[in-house]
Amino acid sequence: MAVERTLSIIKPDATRRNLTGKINAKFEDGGLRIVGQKRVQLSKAQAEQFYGVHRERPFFNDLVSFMISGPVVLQVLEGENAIARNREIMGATNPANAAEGTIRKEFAESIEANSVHGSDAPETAAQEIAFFFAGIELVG
Ligand code: YYY
Ligand code: MG
Repeated sequence: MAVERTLSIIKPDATRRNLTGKINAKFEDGGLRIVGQKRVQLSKAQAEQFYGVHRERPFFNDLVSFMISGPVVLQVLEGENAIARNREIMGATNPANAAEGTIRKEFAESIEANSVHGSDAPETAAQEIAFFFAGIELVG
């Protein structure tokens, strides 16, 4: 295992319910360090580009609308095996399938409003971090 960084997004359903602190506690208790964080309102163009891999999927337009429906918290999480560790802490995409104790099991409202995003592989983590953060904003 190696120390990795991964991109996390606390989504609008969670910021609306003021859950940033509770979600961050899950990351920290799970062994990840928040090495960069900022609360922003995404533009439509940013959300479309960020989720570009899903452009042809039937849920794409609704997903983009949801992601710009309120503020998000962009974060970089660091730790041993951080990409996979974060996916464990998040739980399954569909909260109906998420394990006990995961963020999505506890907080997600639906498969769309599922509270958090996490990168899925080293290449996407590097791309997604660079999309939102400058190096100077990340302090380990
Ligand atoms: O990586 P993860 O967020 O767990 O799921 P993806 O398969 O990458 O899908 C991205 C995003 O799209 C998901 O978090 C919610 C939304 N979505 C949806 O609204 N409906 C689906 N059937 C699948 C995904
Ligand atoms: Mg994904």
